[in-house]
Amino acid sequence: MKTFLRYLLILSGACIFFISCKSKSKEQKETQRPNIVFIMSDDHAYQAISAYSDKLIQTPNIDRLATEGMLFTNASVTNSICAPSRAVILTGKHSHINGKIDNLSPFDTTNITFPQLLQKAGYQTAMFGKLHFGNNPKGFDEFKILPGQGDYYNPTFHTAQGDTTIVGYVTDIITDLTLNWLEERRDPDKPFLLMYLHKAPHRSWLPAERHYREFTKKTFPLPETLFDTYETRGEAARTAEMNILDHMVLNYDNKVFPEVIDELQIKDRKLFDPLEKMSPEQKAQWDSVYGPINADFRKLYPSMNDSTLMVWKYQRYLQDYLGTIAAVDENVGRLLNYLDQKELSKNTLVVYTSDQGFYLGEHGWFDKRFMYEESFKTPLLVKWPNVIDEGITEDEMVQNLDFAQTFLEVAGIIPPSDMQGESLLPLLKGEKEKWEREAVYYHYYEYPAEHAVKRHYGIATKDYKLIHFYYDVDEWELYDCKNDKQEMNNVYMDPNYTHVVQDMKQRLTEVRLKYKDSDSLSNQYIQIYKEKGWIEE
Ligand code: SGN
Ligand code: CA
Repeated sequence: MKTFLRYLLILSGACIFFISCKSKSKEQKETQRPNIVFIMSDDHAYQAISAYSDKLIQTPNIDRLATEGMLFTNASVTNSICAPSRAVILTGKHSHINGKIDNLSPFDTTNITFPQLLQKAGYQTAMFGKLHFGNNPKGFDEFKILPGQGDYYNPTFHTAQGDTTIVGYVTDIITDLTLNWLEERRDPDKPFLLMYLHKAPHRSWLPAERHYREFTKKTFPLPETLFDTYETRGEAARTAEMNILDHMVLNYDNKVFPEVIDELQIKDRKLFDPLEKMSPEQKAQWDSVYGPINADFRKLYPSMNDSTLMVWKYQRYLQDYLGTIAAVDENVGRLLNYLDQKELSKNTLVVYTSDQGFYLGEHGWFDKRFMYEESFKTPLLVKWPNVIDEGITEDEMVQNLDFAQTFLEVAGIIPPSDMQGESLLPLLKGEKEKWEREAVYYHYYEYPAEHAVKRHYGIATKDYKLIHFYYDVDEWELYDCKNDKQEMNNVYMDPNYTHVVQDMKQRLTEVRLKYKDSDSLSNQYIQIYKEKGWIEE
């Protein structure tokens, strides 16, 4: 009996030891899996981040990601428009595969997204800010998202429990919601995925009071190509409707008061009032600053010519656009400081990016959509102290297509085999030799639509860019990116580039095959517009 008891004691001791080891190793594993903080703004041009260029604005908080981590100088999107970009990020698949080709069609929620996979693998998941899908995101324990584009002042949010309207300024509020979740609802026993998604600096560019007071006093350098006439490019550039002089709307974009528009007999106006969500107090503050600007404009307008009006609109545009970015930068600082204070930074991968790039007067434009440089490229800064060395600049060609596989690999999850990106982990670890990509693919669909940018697809290498505008026209363009950084000259027909055209066309065929895109798929997507009556048969 004694011996039996002794055995029992040893056995139970071993069991306790075994169980405690097991739970310890689970605990260890949990603390080791990194947190992921994905920060994305809407329409944030890399030209407006001082880590890329300090000509326009200082963004010390966003820049911290570069000084403490990695700055990607060759990050691009696969389709330069909001909701499609977000669908590519979440699914790791090109638009023609995930089906979200434009801002208009709903996102197909049968797609598997990386947050769903992280959630299933034990990550706590939350999303705050702008999604723009027309339906709620799957795979999130909690979300508070802006309906559609959302409002800058006193915004409403969709939540799983219904709608809620919060008084204040959108960028501050999205951050409050995010910090509140981290403080109150984060489960310390789980790693987390946090998607912190700003509405700013999207049109119609309404800064917070503290920033419009500052930014309306500033003047900005003119881009060299502000007065571009598009003669050395094709029809698509000439017919696009995103020129600051011709298509930026004085009352809506430049904040000229309706009574001034009437008095000056300006015909082109938007009926929608961008300030309509402001409270009387907020509106009074606004008027106290924009009133004198309007008085000035009323005096100047009768003597303005095209060129002085262009410059006036450009300055007004940048004052407001950059003013909204000042709030984004401040708030990114709040979040980074919180992670530091709670000692979460070391084991947290923090990404800062935008859903696409944006024109800040280059080629006379605002908006995006084209595969040309400013809208094709997007900012990308990544910090992860446990893995990434400080102050690294990375010039490999990466895309928003790569995020899903990156985050899955970081979390130790094998990505589904039909995802189309590449994990960025080797680059983050400094193992450049493992990165083999030489070209990236692009396809834009939303036409006919606002800004009138024609459908096109193309391929970019570090040296050249080949674009095919295939609907409405049948035009090819080739740019020599090294020698023509501003993409002013289409050299497709230049005999000196015959061999380059041949080589790029060959690569384009290969890449379309690899990603399973084709003319017949493009035609199917045109057919959808026909069925909706957006394109006449
Ligand atoms: C709105 C804007 C456009 C912008 C699209 C898409 N017009 O329609 O200028 O291109 O959003 O932007 S506005 O008059 O409503 O401001 S996206 O970032 O959501 O794709
Ligand atoms: Ca956008």
